[in-house]
Parts: sequence; C-alpha cells; structure tokens
Amino acid sequence: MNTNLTQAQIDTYQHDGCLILEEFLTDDELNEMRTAVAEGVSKMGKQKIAGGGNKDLVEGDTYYDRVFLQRLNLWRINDTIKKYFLNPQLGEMLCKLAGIDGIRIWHDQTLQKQPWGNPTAWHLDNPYWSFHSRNALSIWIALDDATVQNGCLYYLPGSHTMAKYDNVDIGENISDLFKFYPEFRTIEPIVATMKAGMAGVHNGLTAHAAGPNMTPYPRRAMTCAYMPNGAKFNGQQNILSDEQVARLSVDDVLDDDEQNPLVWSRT
Ligand SMILES: O=C(O)CCC(=O)C(=O)O
Ligand SMILES: [Fe+2]
Repeated sequence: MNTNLTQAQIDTYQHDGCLILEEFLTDDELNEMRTAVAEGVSKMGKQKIAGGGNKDLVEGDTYYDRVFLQRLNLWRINDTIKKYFLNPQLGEMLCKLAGIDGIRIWHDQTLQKQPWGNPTAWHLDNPYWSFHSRNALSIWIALDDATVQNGCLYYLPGSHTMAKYDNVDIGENISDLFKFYPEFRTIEPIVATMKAGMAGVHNGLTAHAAGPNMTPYPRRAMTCAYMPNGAKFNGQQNILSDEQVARLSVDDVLDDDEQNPLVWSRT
C-alpha cells in the first residue's frame, strides 16, 4: 500500500475535494484484498453490517439493492481488511489530506456493482453519518478496473466547499441532489476511471456518483470512511446499533475504541 504523498497531491485534494492515487495497491495486495472481501461477504448472508450494527440494514430487492451489493464493517470479521484499514500509515496519509491531527474509522464497505447494475445517483456521504464534519473522507479502492462502461465514479470538484448537509437518498433520479445545490449543475465532473489497485479519496461533502454497469461482469470496490478524532454524535443512527444509539446523547464524542478505533493521531 503506497501511502506516500506529494504536496501537490495534498493541494489537489484540498482544492478539488478528491484525489486519485495512481499506484496504491501492489498486485499481491490487490489479490489479498479481493480474497478477503469475498470471504467477508460470504460470511454475512443478507445482513449488511458485520460485527453488530444497525440490524435493520438488510439486503432486499429494491432499486437501491441493484445499485450495488453493499456490505459494511468487514474489518470486524476479517483480519486482512482490518490490517489495511487500521494501518497507521494510511491514517497518517488521510490526516495529511484532510488537514487533521487524528482519525478514527467510521465504517468500511464493499460496493460491488453487479452486471447491469443501476447507476449510483449524485449524493454526499457525510450527511448520512452519525457525525457532521467538513473534514471526513473516504477511500475507494478499485478491485476491478473501473471504466466508463462498468460504472466508474464521477466527482464534482470543489463541491465540498459549497455543500451543506442537505442530501438525497441514492434513488432513481440521478440528479435529485441538484435540487438542493443548483450551483452544482454546471460543474464539469472528474471521470474517475481506475485500474484495479488504484484508489480515489473524496471528502464526505464532495458530490459524487457512478454510472450504470453496462457489462456482464462485476465492478467491485472496497472502501472505507473515516472521521476526524473528536467528532461528535449528531443524533442519526446510520450504522449504529439500537443499543449504541440508546447510550449516546447528541454532542457526545464518538470515541468508542471498539466501534471506531483510532487509526492515527499526531499525539
Ligand atoms: O461505488 C459506487 O458506486 C459509489 C461509491 C460511493 O458512493 C462512495 O464510496 O461513497
Ligand atoms: Fe458515496
């Protein structure tokens, strides 16, 4: 895993709210991650969250279920995934991009657009989560080549500086987000095609989307979302279990080392 960064990459991330890492995983690492993801997914059945989270998140047969196969928190049931996403060097790299001093895992997730899968409508990530931060971010690792044909990502550069917390569900109308943000309609998207093993990092307030999968092959990705250390509960359940939500009050710091371990901290 190549966690080296140049100042130019940090500047690009801060300016655009996204950055593509051309050489992230080696071929051996890519194969190891593909195997680990497949093992994790096969253990979970229809349950979307591993290791005790919101039990209501179960795969069904809706439009959304055909956007991608989605399974979260594989790090809790697979030591290989844990090794990658709790790696302090990755944490330090993400802190440098975000301009923060410490970082905790929020959740990982594999997003696997199946053959003929629906597009992923324009959306923001952070408004779904149980904390609000302008510095949260996600890494999206291509496990297959991500192409215009099979549903690569698209980012709207600079949208993170304008976004508020208004958001949409990932539904059938790909441009619904722009009802809240008409100023996004004229931004030229970055088309994030990637070879398998490359990665993209995006701010939790950067508008992004993915095309449909117009191929008979899956487009698999493994992603992980991170929150700045010190982020506070905003009252939203998201992936948290009913028991966790019952124990939390709005503005409590989300510092449960079992649920959200610290991945890197300057101090
Ligand atoms: O993989 C996709 O289709 C969407 C990815 C996404 O929304 C994310 O990683 O936050
Ligand atoms: Fe997203």
